[in-house]
Amino acid sequence: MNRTVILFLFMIFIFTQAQRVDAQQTDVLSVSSMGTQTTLNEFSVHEIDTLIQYLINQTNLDTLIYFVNILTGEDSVTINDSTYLVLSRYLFHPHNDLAADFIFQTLNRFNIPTYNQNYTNGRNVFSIKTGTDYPDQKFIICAHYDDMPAQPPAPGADDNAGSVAVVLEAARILSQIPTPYTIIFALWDEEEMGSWGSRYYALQSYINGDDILGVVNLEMLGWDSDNDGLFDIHTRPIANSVELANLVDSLQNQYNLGLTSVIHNPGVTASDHSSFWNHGYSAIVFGEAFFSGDGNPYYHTSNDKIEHFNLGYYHALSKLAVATISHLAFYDMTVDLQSETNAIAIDFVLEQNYPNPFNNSTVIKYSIPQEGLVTLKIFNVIGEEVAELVNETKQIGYYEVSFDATGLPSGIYFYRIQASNFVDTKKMILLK
Ligand SMILES: [Ca+2]
Ligand SMILES: [Ca+2]
Ligand SMILES: [Zn+2]
Repeated sequence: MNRTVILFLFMIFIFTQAQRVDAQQTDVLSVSSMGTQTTLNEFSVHEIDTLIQYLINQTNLDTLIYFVNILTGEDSVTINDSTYLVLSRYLFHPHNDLAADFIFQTLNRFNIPTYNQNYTNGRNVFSIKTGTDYPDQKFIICAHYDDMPAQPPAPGADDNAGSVAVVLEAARILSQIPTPYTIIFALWDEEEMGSWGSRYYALQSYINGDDILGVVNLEMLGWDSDNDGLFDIHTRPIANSVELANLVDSLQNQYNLGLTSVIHNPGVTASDHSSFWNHGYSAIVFGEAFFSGDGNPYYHTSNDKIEHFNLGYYHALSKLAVATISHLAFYDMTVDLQSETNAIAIDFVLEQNYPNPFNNSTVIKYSIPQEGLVTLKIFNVIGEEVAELVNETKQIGYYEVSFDATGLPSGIYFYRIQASNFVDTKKMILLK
């Protein structure tokens, strides 16, 4: 399915949803209607940015608070016809599993296939929303649901119920529209004991050869004592982790979220993103300015409650999380944000393929500022043509083509574009 089709389906969704919601105003989990009327022909140059802005606007503070209140025992939850207060999510407390049940039940309600992943003594819960164009290329948005201290009560509102709520909210919002790339909404167990849940998941992914293009881990989104909007992003030079951190920084600017980021490189390893770094995957974590002088003093105490949240700040970071996973699921992360927002900036560009090195398939993006014949061919290291990916007249625009190297041996290959008088060649590596 191409993006035009996706956007068309999305508009149909908006119009049907707007009617449906009128009858369901009281349901906190329903999707609200779009604030302003938008017509199909407004989706031209800025179509996906408009879509992402729409998704940001859907990020609902009431829904987030509803989730946090249940996860922290402020409000009761009904599971299998019994009603409970979650008093603790500490791994050895029986309510740890209750929280996992609530997460499962919530994700399941959004009609995305939802799974329990049991390992040793723990249990991860995740949903997989399969991409329409690149089902095997996955982005993960995640947070841990276990908490501290060991003695109940352990509300763990900031660490890390607030982030769990954002993952659930992102699932609620994004379950409504098709995306080119696959998104996994994951909640990990036993982070506080050394990221056991995510370690298990990342190892399984690595063994299976999963093509995880980026992991967005959320940690502690609620504390901003001086209301300065400062937050931390942690990255390391592993795969495209630095690019991913830069993307988050760009998005908070582009969508005017009133935040200021501090990028830590090399960033901390003490959370679930590092489980993915351990296997060479791109990953970051972002959250309150814990490492920039404004960390929550109630962290890991029985007083880590939602009443200490700076709700405006929490809402802004939640929007940033939704913007990030949405951008990734539509664009991957190689699109230059400036050229997206300014159609005049379009130029002849042949981008580096992604992923690279690759096995067995990779994506090549290019842009064309004038209509004309475009050829894109693959050559091996001795200059023999091994594939022709494009040979046709193309309109002005951004394009991407996927190259499947099944049947070709490992090694260095070149891809060469010719469009009008523009010629460019780039190198890529096939590693089997
Ligand atoms: Ca558990
Ligand atoms: Ca602050
Ligand atoms: Zn945490």
